[in-house]
Amino acid sequence: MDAAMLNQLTAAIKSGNRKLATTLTSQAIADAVNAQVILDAMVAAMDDVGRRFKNNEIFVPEMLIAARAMKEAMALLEPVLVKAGIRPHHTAVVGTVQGDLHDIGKNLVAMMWKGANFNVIDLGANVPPEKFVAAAGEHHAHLIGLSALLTTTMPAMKTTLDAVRAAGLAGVKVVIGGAPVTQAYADEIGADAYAAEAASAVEVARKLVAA
Ligand code: B1M
Repeated sequence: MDAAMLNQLTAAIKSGNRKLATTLTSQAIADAVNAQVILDAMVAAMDDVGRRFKNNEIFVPEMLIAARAMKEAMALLEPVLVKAGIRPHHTAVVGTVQGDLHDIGKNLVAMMWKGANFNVIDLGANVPPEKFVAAAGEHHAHLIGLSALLTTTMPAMKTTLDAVRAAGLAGVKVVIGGAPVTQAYADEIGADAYAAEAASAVEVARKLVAA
């Protein structure tokens, strides 16, 4: 497999072409292409998807089908990465806060974080503070992502943040987001960062773990 085929793999994921993405991934693995090189081609696709989503060039459905192609291609690559000892450097625990059942935006953030090669522990929706704390401790998380879609559940972000701080999870950064959430609210409750949408969530997460 040559560079042109890796570019094709990137393009297949970007356009959400699952069949081509998985075929090219299998081909790359069969050709013994370095697993990190294959992974880089995949992550480049999701970076571009995130950028175009942020610029309103594509919307939720396109992002979802790209993420699905990424997921299927990743499933093939994962055992090869494990064998090669290549693991995500950072772990993120993500969930929608207690009392809130909206999970579509949170799922997008989780998918984009996976696409950016984070190890993502998705706790789902309606997650109580103690579950975030327990998961962050258990998985040695670098990052916790909190999502809320209701003005009435925004205070659960503060409760969760307070629980994380009280648990003394050293170095764990908390990023918050969701339609009613703002940078001002993140500042008010003392979150480490705010992300307006899933693509920014990747940029923010990368900055937080690099800091
Ligand atoms: Co509900 N709902 N809902 N709902 N619902 C809203 C949010 C609402 C704005 C509708 C309205 O009244 N116009 C309103 C909230 C009003 C408010 O609080 N200001 C509302 C309400 C009131 C309710 C109920 C209370 C209705 C009722 O029962 N009376 C109820 C609450 C249930 C509960 O949670 N306890 C309820 C229920 C539901 C459904 C279950 C039916 C369903 C959710 C299904 C699901 O998620 N599995 C639902 C839906 C679908 C919506 C709307 C229509 C769509 C939300 C959505 O998925 N958007 C919504 C109205 C609307 O937005 N048009 C509405 C698409 C998604 C991609 O965007 O989630 O914003 P979003 O995520 C974005 C960003 O916000 C950001 O990135 C994502 C991608 O860019 N982001 C993060 C999100 N999380 C992030 C985390 C980050 C960073 C960025 O870092 C960690």
